[in-house]
Amino acid sequence: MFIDRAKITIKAGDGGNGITSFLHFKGKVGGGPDGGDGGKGGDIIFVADRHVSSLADYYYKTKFVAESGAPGGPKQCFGKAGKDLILKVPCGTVIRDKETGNIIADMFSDGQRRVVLTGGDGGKGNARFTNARRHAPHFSQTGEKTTSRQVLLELKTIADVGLVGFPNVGKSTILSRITKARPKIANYHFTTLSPNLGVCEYYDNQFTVADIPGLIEGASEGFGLGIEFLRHIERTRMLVHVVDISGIEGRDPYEDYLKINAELKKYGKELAKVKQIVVANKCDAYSAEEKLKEFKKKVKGRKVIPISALTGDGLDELKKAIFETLQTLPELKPLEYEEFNYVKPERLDYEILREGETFVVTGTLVEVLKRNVVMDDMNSLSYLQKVLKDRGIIDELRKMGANEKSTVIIGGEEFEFVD
Ligand SMILES: Nc1nc2c(ncn2[C@@H]2O[C@H](COP(=O)(O)OP(=O)(O)OP(=O)(O)O)[C@@H](O)[C@H]2O)c(=O)[nH]1
Ligand SMILES: [Mg+2]
Repeated sequence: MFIDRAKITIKAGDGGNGITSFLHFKGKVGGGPDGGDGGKGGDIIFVADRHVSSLADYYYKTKFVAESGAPGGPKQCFGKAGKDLILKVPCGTVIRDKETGNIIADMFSDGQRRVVLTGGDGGKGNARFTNARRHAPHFSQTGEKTTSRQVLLELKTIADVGLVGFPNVGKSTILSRITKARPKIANYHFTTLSPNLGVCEYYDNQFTVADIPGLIEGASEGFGLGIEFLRHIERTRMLVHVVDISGIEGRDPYEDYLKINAELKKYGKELAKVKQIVVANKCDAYSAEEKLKEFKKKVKGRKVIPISALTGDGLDELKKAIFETLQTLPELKPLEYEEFNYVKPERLDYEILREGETFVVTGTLVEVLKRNVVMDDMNSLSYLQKVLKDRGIIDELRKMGANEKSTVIIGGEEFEFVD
């Protein structure tokens, strides 16, 4: 099965906890604080890799979590950082935030790296909290917890040229003749079920060609294999529109040509406006010459190149025509988009909710306090009291009517209100 879309959950590693520890000597008590910092959590990094051809790795396994940082150790030892998690994707994978639909990255070129989530910071050990007045802090900071996110991966193949046409007209045969790709070729419809890519060498130049499944009339309404995979030629620079000139299947090549163009138009995204050259394949067939003449007369404004992918006739002309057309077209480039980044909450906000005599303080400030305050430590609690005062939370509580009888809940802990 060819997988070109996936929805996955990613999470960077949590930061390791800082620890509370005191230096111990044999025969000596009351050594100084020596608790080390926790390690940073691993990042989630996407890497474009040209050896990866589909998103199959993200079909069964859909949750990816980077390693957490290790806790700090005594003697001011840093905790080990968590390993980054590298997620390889095919070139041309577009990564979006599921919630907003914004584009995080277009993994356009081989080797491109994008850090999508950064690991949590390690917490500080108690050794870091000493100051002139506080010589023996009995508290340390917990590591930063990261948030998991859902992202959508969508492969939009990158190729210079896209082959389009009805099933069985010989698209895959052409690819196999002008590149080293070896797609499946057979005399029935829908032999090709997923895009094939090949590189065509033309003297000292190269261009990439994508062969996609055949289209039929009504594909945009879901007939045949539908038009889903047209996304794989959405960003090609030009199309090679292949028709079977032999008419061996009882269809008229010109009718086919019109039908395919109508489907491209229905797909939208300007695909119908992409530069096309038209290839009349199977010219080796009986009475092809006459049919070609008729076909050429009807196709207006586009170059028609007669070939036989079977005998190889006309393939050099085809390569030349593709190369010359590409020369006139702009280079392939990544999508233009405003890059979306996940940001960690930085603004320290709070909100107070009242329920009778109970006041609940929530917000990012509380999250930070939760990390920094150890509830059964007096030093730590007086620090909490100070922050609440400095940040105006005490005043705000008083304004809202808090008094000696009130209970204040901060980060799940209950306190009595003391002015
Ligand atoms: N006579 C003749 N037969 C050809 C020629 N090119 C391809 N064929 C045959 O046409 C049949 C279909 O070829 P494919 O290359 O699989 O066609 P396709 O357009 O990729 O078909 P789908 O993948 O089903 O869309 C095969 O039996 C080929 O051998 C040609 O130039 N002349
Ligand atoms: Mg094919």
